[in-house]
Amino acid sequence: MEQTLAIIKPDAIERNLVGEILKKAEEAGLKIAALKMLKLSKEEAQGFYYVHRERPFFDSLTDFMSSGPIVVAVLQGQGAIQRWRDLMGTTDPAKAEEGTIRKAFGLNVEKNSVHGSDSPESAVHEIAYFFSKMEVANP
Ligand code: FUP
Repeated sequence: MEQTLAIIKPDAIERNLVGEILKKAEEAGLKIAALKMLKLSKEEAQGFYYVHRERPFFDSLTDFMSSGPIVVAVLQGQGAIQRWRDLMGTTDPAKAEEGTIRKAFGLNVEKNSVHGSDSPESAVHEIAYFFSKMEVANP
């Protein structure tokens, strides 16, 4: 069974969208294997987005991601990484497909409501960034 890291970003938390977003994941057949709310420091957000450190949007993105609480979850299922990314939609909500979370809730390319790992390697790394082994169930 594949696992992926999902984040519900501060813009979605602020608009009380946690339940609706988790419901979409569950309705798509993904299992919630771990779940918690936390608030990242600027340094922790920079650590999470380290691969983007040279990008022009890095400072603004890490300010945003440390601006308020986030919900982090491990989603599990066959092909969970791609299935969650399909459900999220493309990075820019203005270009996102009908029926996707970013189309429904995303505000712009930065405040795009959700994150999902983009490969098996990043999923392992990102899950370990937020959860200890004991915190991840195998539902
Ligand atoms: P995605 O995998 O769809 O989340 O998108 P990317 O890996 O391309 O982008 C990583 C993060 O950078 C996303 F949260 C969106 C953010 N970003 C910006 O803030 N500005 C941009 O111009 C592009 C991406």
